[in-house]
Formats: sequence, structure tokens, C-alpha cells
Amino acid sequence: MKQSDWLLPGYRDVPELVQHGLPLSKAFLWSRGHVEGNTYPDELHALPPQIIIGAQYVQTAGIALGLKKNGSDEVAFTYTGDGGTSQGDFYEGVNFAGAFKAPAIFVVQNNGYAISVPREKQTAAVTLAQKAVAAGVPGIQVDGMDALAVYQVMHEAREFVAAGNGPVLIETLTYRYGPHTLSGDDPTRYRSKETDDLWQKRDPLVRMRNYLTEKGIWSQEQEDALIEKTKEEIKAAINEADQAPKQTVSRFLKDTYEVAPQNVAEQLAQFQAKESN
Ligand SMILES: Cc1ncc(C[n+]2csc(CCOP(=O)(O)OP(=O)(O)O)c2C)c(N)n1
Ligand SMILES: [Mg+2]
Repeated sequence: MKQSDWLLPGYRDVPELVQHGLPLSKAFLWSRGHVEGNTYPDELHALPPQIIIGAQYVQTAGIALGLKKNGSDEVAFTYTGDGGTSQGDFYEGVNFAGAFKAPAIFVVQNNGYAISVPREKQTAAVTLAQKAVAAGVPGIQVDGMDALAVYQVMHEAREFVAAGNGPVLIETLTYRYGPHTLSGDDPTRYRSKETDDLWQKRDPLVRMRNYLTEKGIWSQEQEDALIEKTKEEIKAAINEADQAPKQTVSRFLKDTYEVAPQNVAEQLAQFQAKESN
């Protein structure tokens, strides 16, 4: 991605947001449900993470069409899961962007499950990438556990899209090591240890470490130093997040509407009065 490209993340894509420039403290505030976590600096071309499965695909088609109409050379990137490709919004977004040759990259993170529903139960399609073909959009499947392969595919896709050829869809084959969320999902009920073990062997971090170590450009010392440095960054970001002002209902209502409808305006006034007491 270029720094000026647009990012429309789903709930799994906070790392992409941070990589694209969201301060880590804001990522923590977002996960705490604090409105400050959704307030972005203007130069950060990103929307807050989408929770409605698939909705970001339609919004991406819209942003990409806007970029094209403005004659911009920026590209809009979005992400959903394997389950997300069963939603109407998925098809609508890809189809619309395809019809208008809008500069969008649609990524499908196929991690094998939508909560407990296996990928095979989502669709009779052999691949998720091929879902793009019916919309006249190129669909590419890549080993999502191979960072270099993903980089190569993304890079080529961005060049293709930025050259005015319309959108591309990329399916990355990956795995969700943990439960769907930390609020009670128990993956041992619907998948085996053998499957888990198989995917552990493909861990992209281990693969990348082995590759770099063999090339002689990575060492245990470097890794330890990086881990220490990152721990410090995380600690500082948590401290910063802790300094955020207590969230008020009025602030939340104000940020939700540019012009509040009358009933909300009345509530806003009531909350403001209460909060100033
Ligand atoms: C429209 C909609 N329906 C249902 C949900 C509840 N829900 C949250 S995550 C999820 C599964 C999504 O699976 P997938 O797209 O494969 O993404 P993953 O979590 O595996 O990355 C569901 C059904 C939702 N958030 N939005
Ligand atoms: Mg999934």
C-alpha cells in the first residue's frame, strides 16, 4: 500500500490499520469501545474497522469510485473473511467496482472458519477467488502463510489496479489459530488437533524467521531486541490510552451525527446538562 491509499478494515484488521498509521494507543481505545479510538487524523486514509460482515466491500466500491472520479491515483483496500463472501454485500461491492472499473483491492482472508462454520459449508464454489470471475474481475488465490508470496501478489495487483484496469480480488489461504473471539468460543468442538498441528507447521512467522536466518540476515539477538522494543511501545501506548478523557454520551452522539436529528439533539442537550453537573 502507498501511504495515501485507503484502507477499509474489518474487525480482524487492526494490525493493517496500525501499519497504515493509526497510533497504537488509538487501537487500544478502539478495542475498549472509546470514541477516541475512532477519531482519525485527516492524513490517515482509513475507515474504522467494520463489524457488519461484508459491509466494507460496498463502502470500498464507493470510495474507489470516488477516487476514480476525482482523478486520484490512490487505491482502496479492503478485507473480509471466508464467511464474509456469503454475504450479499460481498457480491454487490465486487460487481459494482468491476462494472465501473473502480480502483479497489478486495482481500478475502480464508481462515477456514466463520466462527464454527467450516469453509466447505459456506459455498459449493471450489475457491473463493473464483467468485470474482462472474463479476468480470480477476480473482487470485495465494498462500496466505507465505509473506513474500502475499507481498508479490498484492504488489502486482496494486500496479494493475492503479493503471486503471479495475479491481482485483485476492483470496489468502490462512488459519485462525485461536478461538473466534475470547468470549466463549471453543474450537475443540468443531476442529481436530491434527488440523491445528498441520497449520502450525505453516506458521508465517516461523517460515519467515527460518528464511531470514538461512540468508544470514536475522538472529536470535535481533529478535530478542525487537521483542523488547515492541513491548516498550505497547506499554507506552497503553499508558497513553489510559490518559484519554472519560467517554461521555454527548461526545458519542456528537461524533455520530454531523447534524443531529431533533430527537437526538434533545437527548444531546439532556446529556450535556447532566455531564456538566
Ligand atoms: C451481518 C453480520 N452477520 C453476522 C455477524 C456475526 N458474526 C461476527 S463474526 C462472524 C463470522 C465471520 O466469519 P469470516 O467472514 O470467515 O471471518 P473471520 O472471523 O473468520 O475472520 C459472524 C457471523 C455480523 N457481525 N454481521
Ligand atoms: Mg473465517
